[in-house]
Amino acid sequence: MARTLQEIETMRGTDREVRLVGPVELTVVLPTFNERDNVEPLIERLEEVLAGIAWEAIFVDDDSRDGTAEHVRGIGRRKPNIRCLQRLGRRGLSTACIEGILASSAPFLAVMDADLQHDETLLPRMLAALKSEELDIVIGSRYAAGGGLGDWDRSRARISKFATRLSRLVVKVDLSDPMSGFFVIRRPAFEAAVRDLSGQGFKILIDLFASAPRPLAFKELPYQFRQRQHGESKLDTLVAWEYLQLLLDKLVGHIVPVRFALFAMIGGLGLVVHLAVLGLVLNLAGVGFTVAQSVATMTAMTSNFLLNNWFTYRDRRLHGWRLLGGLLSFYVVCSIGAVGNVGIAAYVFYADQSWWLAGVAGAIVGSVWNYATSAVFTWRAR
Ligand SMILES: Nc1nc2c(ncn2[C@@H]2O[C@H](COP(=O)(O)OP(=O)(O)OP(=O)(O)O)[C@@H](O)[C@H]2O)c(=O)[nH]1
Ligand SMILES: [Mg+2]
Repeated sequence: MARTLQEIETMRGTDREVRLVGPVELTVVLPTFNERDNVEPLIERLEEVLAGIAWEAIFVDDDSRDGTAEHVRGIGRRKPNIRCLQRLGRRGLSTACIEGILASSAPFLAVMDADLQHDETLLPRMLAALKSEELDIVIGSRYAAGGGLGDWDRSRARISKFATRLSRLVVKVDLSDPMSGFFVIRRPAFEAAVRDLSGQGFKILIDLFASAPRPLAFKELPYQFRQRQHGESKLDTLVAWEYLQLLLDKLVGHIVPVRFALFAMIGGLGLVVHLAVLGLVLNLAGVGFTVAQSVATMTAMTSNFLLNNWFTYRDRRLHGWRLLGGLLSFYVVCSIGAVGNVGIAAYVFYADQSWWLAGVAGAIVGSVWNYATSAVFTWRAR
């Protein structure tokens, strides 16, 4: 393969210094969260398989506690084609991939896990296919003939199959492995979709297919998913939750923002909590109504805050002292919301005499206020 990149190599002490001159053809975007021990072996493997290609790696690190970002920067000081994009106060695999791609100028963009589970030897073939055929994207597939899940247990394989089937709700083409996080895409195809991406959760490939303005021309190449060698999996039950949010966003997000729908659902649940606590305290504690109502209100506000912090704002989840500060600001926001709710309801009631219309109007104004102001004051994006 023709060498499109000139490498200027000098020996400095025992360190081989490589300086790259010329345009980068392929950027490999590698999202990381606590993957320090995988970084070096991964770079070595990429250097081996991508020899002769003008490539760079962008590690997008969400402020890992194990020093992944600093480690990558240390390597980057010797190897300028290794870069780190460190994000503070945020988590999210899809947004990490999106921002990594946006930080690159290359015409071909690979997305790959940084834990050595994806087979990097596929990369040159993926790139070659994109360059020689009329394709937008080439995907590494565990389900195409010749691919495999490695040593996954049966229940994980079954969940993955089920999630794959669910993806048909939003991805209309016949992908064998829409849950794959391993692909190479052409820049124009990415740019055409980028403003409509949901960025929700782990499944960037589904997001891309569901957001592309025209069907993407794709090809799948099989590979065997490897076992993780170092570090821990970041998969938890909330990944499934985020996946549902992504599907919901793609299905109804143009009508109502998914975050607001979740916020409102949790608000509805808060009403149930409120009534349950009110009933319990009134009947069991033998206190007056005002005290019981106050306890119920505080409990419902606190549980709403915690549920929103856990589910609605998982990507901006507050911890430690910030959790406490967030809770206090949420109390203030909701108290003002309650005043607005009662004011609007009273206004509608005296104008219209319809108690349920007044109640609904008050509840809508209150919840929109709570949602909008808590987004700014409680869970503001940093
Ligand atoms: N930047 C960033 N990277 C993440 C985040 N969550 C996971 N990653 C990275 O994304 C890649 C895939 O995550 P994994 O936890 O390995 O998920 P998986 O491969 O589906 O699951 P396992 O098979 O259990 O490893 C890894 O390189 C992680 O370090 C995140 O919130 N932010
Ligand atoms: Mg993994």
